[in-house]
Amino acid sequence: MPFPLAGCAVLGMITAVPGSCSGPPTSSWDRDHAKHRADRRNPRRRCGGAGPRAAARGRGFRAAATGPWPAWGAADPRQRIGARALRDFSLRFGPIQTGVADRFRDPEVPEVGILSNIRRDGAPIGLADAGQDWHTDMTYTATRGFVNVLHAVEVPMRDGRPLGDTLFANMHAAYDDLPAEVQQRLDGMTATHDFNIFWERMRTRPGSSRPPLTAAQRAARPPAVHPVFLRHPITGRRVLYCNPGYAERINELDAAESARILEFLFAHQLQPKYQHAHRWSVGDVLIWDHLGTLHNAIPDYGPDEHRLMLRCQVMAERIFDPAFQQLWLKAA
Ligand SMILES: O=C(O)CCC(=O)C(=O)O
Ligand SMILES: [Fe+2]
Repeated sequence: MPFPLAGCAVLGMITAVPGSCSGPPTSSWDRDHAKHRADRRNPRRRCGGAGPRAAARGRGFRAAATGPWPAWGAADPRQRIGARALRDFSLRFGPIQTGVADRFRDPEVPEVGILSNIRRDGAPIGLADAGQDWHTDMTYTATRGFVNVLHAVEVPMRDGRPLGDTLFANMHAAYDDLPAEVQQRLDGMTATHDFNIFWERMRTRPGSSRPPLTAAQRAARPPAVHPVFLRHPITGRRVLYCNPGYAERINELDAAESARILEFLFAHQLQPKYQHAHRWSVGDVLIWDHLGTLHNAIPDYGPDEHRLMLRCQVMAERIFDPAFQQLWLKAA
């Protein structure tokens, strides 16, 4: 049973994940972090009615049915989601990508990545600089990314305000606003996307601990080609599917013209009017649609202000299957 994206959400947030409310830690990563969470646990808490059946019906899930951005729901700050539950929930959307260069995964549930600036015994427990510039996940693979499912375990706070927002940019709106001549000219053109572009951008920042990708890692992630404009499989609308994190070249243009057009598209798509900031609370589970958005994780917190996220990156393998789309549209 697919999890409905109430009317083709650009983004959505759920208040609870099935299986998140009870049971012992399910992996060694969970056990390590049980102490963290114990402080926040409330023995009288309830699951808010979002057990597996409720989740399958879409209860506890709030998403945008209309307009560029969703109506946001408050997450349950007490919910406790283990790596296994997050993986099992995420698999409802499609298969999960496991990285070629990602050292930080739950040791027992490798589909779950760990994003964090926390260090234990001098060693990082997670990828500290994930996504800290504008990009769309998995445009660098032949199978595109569909959704990310990100769960906030620790959110840095300063003066009572959460830090480490994630910004999103709406590529349905960006496409709609492109001049008609640009829409027509680029129609049918393709762009090459390369994982190494964003990796190098992060790696060459001061303080980065990323090593260069090895030849084997680069071979495992060869560049991928995608249309510059996609028809979104759920909304049926066109989106601008190009991002400064990974897009390298518009293949049908000469190098200079490709660079000029990419620069124009990147400036256009990142205008503030298309942006939304998600301010995190502990317990949030945020699901966002990669096919219609870009995102950017803001590193406005220090090394002692801890942030910890669990992540599943779901591939768009099933959502381009018409039978799967029908199920979603029916459920929405
Ligand atoms: O940590 C975040 O806010 C987002 C990181 C990111 O780029 C991702 O999960 O794909
Ligand atoms: Fe990302």
